[in-house]
Amino acid sequence: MADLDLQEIHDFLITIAHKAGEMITAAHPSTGAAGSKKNSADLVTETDRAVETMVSTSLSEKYPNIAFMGEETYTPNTRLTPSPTFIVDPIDGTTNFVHHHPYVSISLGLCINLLPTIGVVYNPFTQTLYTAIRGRGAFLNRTTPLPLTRPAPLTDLSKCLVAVEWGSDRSGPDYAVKTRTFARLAAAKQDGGAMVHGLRSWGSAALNLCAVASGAVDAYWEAGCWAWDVCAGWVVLSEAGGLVVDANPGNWEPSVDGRRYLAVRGGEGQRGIVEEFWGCVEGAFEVGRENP
Ligand code: LIP
Repeated sequence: MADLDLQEIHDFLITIAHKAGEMITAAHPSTGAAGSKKNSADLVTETDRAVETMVSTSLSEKYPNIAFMGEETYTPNTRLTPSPTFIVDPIDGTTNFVHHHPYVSISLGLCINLLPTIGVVYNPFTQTLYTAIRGRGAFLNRTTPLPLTRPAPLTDLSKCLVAVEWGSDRSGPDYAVKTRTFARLAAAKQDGGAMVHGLRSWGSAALNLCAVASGAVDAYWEAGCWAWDVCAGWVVLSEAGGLVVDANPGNWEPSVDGRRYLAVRGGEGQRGIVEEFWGCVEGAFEVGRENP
């Protein structure tokens, strides 16, 4: 396995991403036809399943010795191992997909020794492709290096644009941590808030990470999403100078399948923004405690 040709795998993943993109844009999804998984806000469509089948079949034919973890075929409680593993979300942003909102992507990642190593994130509606190989830089549409502009220093949260996600769990202690933290991030300084420039909730973790990588948002915070939502975007972000830490305060080295993430773009003052952000987190998430 030591001799995996990362460039060849990267190029193959891009070919698959385009093939998946054709399936996604040719589909006619509807809210009525979407099925739900754990609750009515956790959606899945026939296209999610068909794309994952196409991806897993193509990958296992070409790379039979690389393991596969995909959103639609995941067996609960399976942990990522150090063996090379493709980590795939056939449609990240399924809710957007069924509502014909074009913030949708296919997310194709490869982890080796638990480290996100190759990332390909493709939005077929806007034909936007984000790619990266660990140690070799991150790119938009294969040729434009990320971030898109020289990153300004990160001085404090009040100057940041922040992406967050509501996710599909809408009750319980973790939902309270989220909603109270959202309010604290938005609130005026005199009321104890960080008064960020704005909060954005676009509905695709993979594209959110790429937005942080490109510099379109300064930070992204979410708990509850999965390895397939973040693996590919994580490589793109790291290669663009960004950092991923735990959504709960204190842990600078979260695991890919740890289910809690805070991503901060590159730039002077990055670690200070992490500390300030952690100071705004109202409590601690329980999700991911089983995946330390
Ligand atoms: C979704 C994410 C979204 C997150 C949801 C969910 P899906 O992925 O990308 O940002 O908030 O919890 O995981 O279900 O569309 O693949």
